[in-house]
Amino acid sequence: MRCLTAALSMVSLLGSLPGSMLLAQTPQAPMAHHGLRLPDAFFAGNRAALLAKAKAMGPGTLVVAKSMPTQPSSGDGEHPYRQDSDFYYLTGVEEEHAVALLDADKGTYTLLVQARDPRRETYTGTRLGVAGAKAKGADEAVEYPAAEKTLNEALQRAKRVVFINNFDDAFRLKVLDAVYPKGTVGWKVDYEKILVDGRPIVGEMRVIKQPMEVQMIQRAVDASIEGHLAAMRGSATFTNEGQVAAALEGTVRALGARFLSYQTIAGAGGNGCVLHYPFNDQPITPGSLILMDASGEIGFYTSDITRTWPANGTFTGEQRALYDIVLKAQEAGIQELRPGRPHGASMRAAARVISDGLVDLGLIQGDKEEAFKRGDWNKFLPHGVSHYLGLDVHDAGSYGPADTFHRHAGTRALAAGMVLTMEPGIYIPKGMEGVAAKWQGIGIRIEDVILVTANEPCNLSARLPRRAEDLEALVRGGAKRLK
Ligand SMILES: [Mn+2]
Repeated sequence: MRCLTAALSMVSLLGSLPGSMLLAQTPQAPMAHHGLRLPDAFFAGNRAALLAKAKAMGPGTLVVAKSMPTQPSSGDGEHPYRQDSDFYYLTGVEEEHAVALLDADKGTYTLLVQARDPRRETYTGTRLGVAGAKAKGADEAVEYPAAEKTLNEALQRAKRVVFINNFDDAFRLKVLDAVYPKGTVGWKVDYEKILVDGRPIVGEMRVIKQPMEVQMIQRAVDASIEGHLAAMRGSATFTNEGQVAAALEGTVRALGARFLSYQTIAGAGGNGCVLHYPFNDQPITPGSLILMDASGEIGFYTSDITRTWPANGTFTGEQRALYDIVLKAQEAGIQELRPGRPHGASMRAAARVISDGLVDLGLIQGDKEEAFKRGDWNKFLPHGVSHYLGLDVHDAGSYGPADTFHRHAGTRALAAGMVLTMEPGIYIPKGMEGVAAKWQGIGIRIEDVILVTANEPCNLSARLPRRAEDLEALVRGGAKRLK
């Protein structure tokens, strides 16, 4: 039994999803999840939890949440529209130009939506409108332009506005101006009116994943695993990074991912040392490693997986020596993802293994204890190794004040229900000073998605091989099949 099934088996919520939506996927028959979404009850529950917090702040509290603004791409084109994660968590609404109002006194949910427009809907499909908004759980719904008045009146009435808006600057100014009008001085200021940034409140709600959310993350992870397998199996015949990226992206799309979790990173050789390498269009030179950090998104839930493998199916001695250090570091880090452990403990554990390993290989000089304290390893591992994952790939929520050890090592104690990545790496770009040429141009990262449970850490992406021999076998097996 996979550890997720074990971790969730006692949770009754599991039963609230239709049977076909449960974890029925097997490695032999990956399940597609086109259009899959969490049920409306999930979003209603999140609104109720936020309303309770808003009510506790005192009478006259209004929550205002704003959807993601649209982004032009070129000409009259727009970037694919992906809803803001906070807004989605509270509403389940995927449409643009939407505003949610939660009145804590009355306990009501009003949704402001763009007007139905037959001509526009000919191009982009049906809009929610008033009926659609109510079907999604709104007590009241108002279309623009009438919605402007509803918003202004609600803002005027409120004593306290809890504002949840991550990206819409124009809307931010509008709300600021309604709460604290421009040019108000002295007797004109309503000193009773309070504006509260609601994002940390929702962020905190999102830290502990509900069982249904963990299941969605598992689906995103499962689809992404298939994407990685496709890229590995094809890589012996690929001549360009673009083919590696395409293998993953085509696979996750076919399994139901409308969006990628983030822009695919598929770097060969030295490009693997560029942490967020965005180009994925260079030739794969013989004998190089491929580092792919890529995942799809299922029902707005992300995955974040990295594998590094030899393009031709055989690690060189240097590649293998470094690879095994990173793998050992990752395992050490995963073991720290337990309730009560501070967030930064995994960073410390992984960095220690990497530092010691690099001393063994002569890439870092001196005594192991001293070398670790000096922090020479930072040159080879210039990033943090563990972040929350959920609706956002770098998910919302605090890690606590940073440990003095590292700026990406938080002091917050982990808890069951958190989902975090574990992603150590070693990067030796071409031309790195003080390093022999044979090590240069090697970039390695291994990343998995881990659920913190009351028991053992649960690696949701464990099905995707990580051991060097298994990766070699996968690449070679793929090449053989294609012959
Ligand atoms: Mn990551």
